[in-house]
Amino acid sequence: MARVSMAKDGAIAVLTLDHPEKRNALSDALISELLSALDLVRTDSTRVVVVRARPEVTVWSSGHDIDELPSSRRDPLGWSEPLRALVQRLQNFPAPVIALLEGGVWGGACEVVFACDLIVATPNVTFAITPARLGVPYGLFGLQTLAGAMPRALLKELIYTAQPIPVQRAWALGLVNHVVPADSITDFTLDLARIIAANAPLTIAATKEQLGLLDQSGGWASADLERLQELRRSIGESEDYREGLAAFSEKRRPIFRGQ
Ligand code: LCV
Repeated sequence: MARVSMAKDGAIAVLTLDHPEKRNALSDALISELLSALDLVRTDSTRVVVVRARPEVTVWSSGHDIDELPSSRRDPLGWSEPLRALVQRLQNFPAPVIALLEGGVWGGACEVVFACDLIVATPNVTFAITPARLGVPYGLFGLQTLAGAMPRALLKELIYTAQPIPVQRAWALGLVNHVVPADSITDFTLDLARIIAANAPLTIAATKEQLGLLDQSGGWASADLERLQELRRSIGESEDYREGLAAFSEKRRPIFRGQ
């Protein structure tokens, strides 16, 4: 079953997340289709990509497919997991990618959205970053994407509380480019894409690549990286991690003991 659909409107490619039954959870299958679609539209004729969900959904994406998280004994959000590839593919895509958002954006889906170049959202959009609700050890690469997109105080609040914030707050802080009513968001976003598509693509591609480099210009000691990797592995093996997954599947609140 197709979980992503694709349409081309001149120089604009529109990729639609299309698995509402599971609230567009970022399963391996959905990510793999999204990666293939990005590869297919990566041609000289594509000047802008729009990534959206079906119109008028209440959840844009529910984040990682929790059913696919490993039950224990390894880093669940390790370097090799598919979301890492998706975020990199969006960041390295040579043309701008616009996230057209409706509804809730949860967990790993926030990384996908903030890896995009521009964000246009309806007033009902919310963002929640949830590893502390599931007991998941979040990775440095994911944090880097999020930290590049928002003020540190907001990022800490989002992760520590795991509560959704309304798009209006994100817009006021400059995380979101435009908030547009649902009945006009498609036309608005396509108009924005056409303006970009009419401009010089080489200038835009070089600007995107250079801004990406500036975002990565932190110098980290490898010892610190290794220590953090070890710390995350130990969280992946903790009782709290197992409790977070069990609570989700049993539809109850988790009880975390810090072990
Ligand atoms: C698998 C799902 C999911 C789902 N996975 O509909 O960033 S981290 O570290 O947190 C990372 C590990 C991560 O991204 O984790 C995922 C974070 N996401 C969440 O915590 C959101 C989990 N989902 C929800 O709270 C609700 O589903 C929302 C509020 C998004 C939507 O609620 P709604 O009432 O509209 P249901 O809960 O009834 O969901 C419909 C079906 O989709 C499954 C869910 O289990 C249900 O399946 P069944 O119909 O078989 O019961 N589903 C939803 N999200 N992330 N499965």
